[in-house]
Amino acid sequence: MIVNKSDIASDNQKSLQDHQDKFDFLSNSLAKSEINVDDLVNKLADFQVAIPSWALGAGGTRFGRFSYGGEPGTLEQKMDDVGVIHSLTQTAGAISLHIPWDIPTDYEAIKQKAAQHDLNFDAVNSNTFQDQKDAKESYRNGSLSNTSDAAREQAVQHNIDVIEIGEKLGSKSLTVWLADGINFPGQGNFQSALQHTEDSLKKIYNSMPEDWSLFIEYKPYEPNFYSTVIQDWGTSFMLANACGDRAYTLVDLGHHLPNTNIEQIVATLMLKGKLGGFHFNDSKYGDDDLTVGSIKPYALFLIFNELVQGMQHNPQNPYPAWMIDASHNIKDPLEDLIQSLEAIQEAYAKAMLIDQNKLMEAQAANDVTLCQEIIQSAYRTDVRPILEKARLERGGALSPIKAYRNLKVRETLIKERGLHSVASGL
Ligand code: PSV
Ligand code: MN
Ligand code: MN
Repeated sequence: MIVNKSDIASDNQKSLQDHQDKFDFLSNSLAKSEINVDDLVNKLADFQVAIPSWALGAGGTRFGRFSYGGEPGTLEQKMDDVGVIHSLTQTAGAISLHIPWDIPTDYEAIKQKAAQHDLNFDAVNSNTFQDQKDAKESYRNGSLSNTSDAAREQAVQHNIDVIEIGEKLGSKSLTVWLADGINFPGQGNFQSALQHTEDSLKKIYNSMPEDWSLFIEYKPYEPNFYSTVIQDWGTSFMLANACGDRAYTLVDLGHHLPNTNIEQIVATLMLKGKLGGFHFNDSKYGDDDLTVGSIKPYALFLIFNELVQGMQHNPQNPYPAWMIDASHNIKDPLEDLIQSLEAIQEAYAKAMLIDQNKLMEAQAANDVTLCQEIIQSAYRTDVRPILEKARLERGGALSPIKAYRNLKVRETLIKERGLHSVASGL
């Protein structure tokens, strides 16, 4: 299914005046604080977040999965779904593929699809947390950290294969997330697991083309519950440094123990020029993969404050690769992703409202109350009319969720693909 610009435009008509009134009111009041609203709108419109190919069908838990009608059964259909989201939001201009779940069969056709929907290929993701069909070695006891030379070699080779696939599509980065770890004390040797991981990552890093980057993702636990080899940002940072200049840490919001100060991790990594990628989601307890901004929107805003500062003041840090890494168990996956994109844009816009000069003065004067006032007055501003404007200018929907429903996207997908289609790769 394709959502036409003309259909979006006619749906926008209903709320155009309302939008204009709200936008005028907000931009007048922001102008009094010397905020350049046009600049905000442009920055929002430029901010593009990749959609992972594995998030387009219903997710699930180990207790079950309830499939959602009209799920994409092929990579082409997944790209069509990202195309729908991008048409409505103008914010999802990239797709991130997971190999082997999404190995293209016809590269030219896939590239054409990407061009048709105006999508780039973001980082490619390897998978050494599942045994692959007909594979000689098992990852039951780890992949890049495995005590077996043969298993490690197979895992390294898989990553090299993924890089080759990514090259054919025009990706420029590889994300490695490892499930490697142990379930019980004494089950493995911490030092040799870490050393094997470092050696394997170096081999992968050295196989990348020169214009590629390696993103190393960390996670404290799950599927292993006693220890994970790359458990935290420090371990990832250390491994990235060991690999070289084009290896970076990837922060996934759900991969922290409760109450971790993620914004401080972001600031530290950007200062050191090592924040390469970012996975958005939200959580209450663990790696819950909930809709971005649904549980802790204020924390997301504080994280964006550091990202905004880092993008402005840390030229040593590359522009991070943004991706949503969420799972949709109950909601329509496309609606869930649209809500996540809205929450990301909202946090980004609010963070850009913080008067950084005033904040620095207040910090220098140790005026704690004023520091909080400055931060919170940005957070309390309703920035949604600016988001609407950014979408409108690019031909997107004033309200992507409303347009999605008015245009009967899910109904059409069910008609096209059936009620019982199951997303490929799951
Ligand atoms: C597993 O926790 C995970 O969600 C990681 O966040 C990866 O990014 C993703 O799976 C895909 O491998
Ligand atoms: Mn992730
Ligand atoms: Mn995760």
